[in-house]
Amino acid sequence: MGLVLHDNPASSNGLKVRFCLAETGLAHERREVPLARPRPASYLAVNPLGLIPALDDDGFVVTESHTILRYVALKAGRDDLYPAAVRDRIRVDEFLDRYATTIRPAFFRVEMPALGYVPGVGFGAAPPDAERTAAAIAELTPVLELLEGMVSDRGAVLDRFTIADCALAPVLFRHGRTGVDFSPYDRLAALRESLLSRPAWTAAEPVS
Ligand SMILES: N[C@@H](CCC(=O)N[C@@H](CS)C(=O)NCC(=O)O)C(=O)O
Repeated sequence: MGLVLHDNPASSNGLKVRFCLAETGLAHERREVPLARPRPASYLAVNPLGLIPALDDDGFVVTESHTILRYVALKAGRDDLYPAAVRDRIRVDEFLDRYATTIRPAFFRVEMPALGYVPGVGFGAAPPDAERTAAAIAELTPVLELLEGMVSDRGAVLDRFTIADCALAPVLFRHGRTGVDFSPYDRLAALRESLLSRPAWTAAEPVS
């Protein structure tokens, strides 16, 4: 069976993993899971939480997108993507945790009104709400400042491309159409351009 990625073309968490898989060149099959709830019983058998994505490696199932990124990099033997040296690895993990707990939720608060997200249905299920979007973008400012201070000036989150970049790229991409302006943030603007110009990013088939 080999590697099977269960995802949805519109899933930002799925896109992180597709980006990483494309960077490694690991052969895999993609299986589409519908975004709408309830998720099919066949998918709940793979991931009881029903969340997208999940990676099945010959019956060894890995869920949680950041764990999947680590697994893919380790399986591919890519120390550059997920460093073996303890302090370098911890910096990657630190970013992934900060991203999941603080940064991603703030961006999602913009996506909901800007892209008409309805829980259990998906994006585009409601009309965009310009007033709520503007308020959420204003609240995002301190998070953008924080993120600007966290990333390097080398076109990568850390001093070179790692799975931390795979995690962040989908949000930098998606917010090209929500009204978030990255241009006042030199490092973020350069990082966005650098990540989205990688061949593996295009190969990951980002859906806007
Ligand atoms: N912590 C999970 C979150 C996964 C997640 O929220 N996936 C989204 C798609 S990008 C999803 O399944 N949302 C729909 C839902 O919860 O019903 C991860 O990082 O994999």
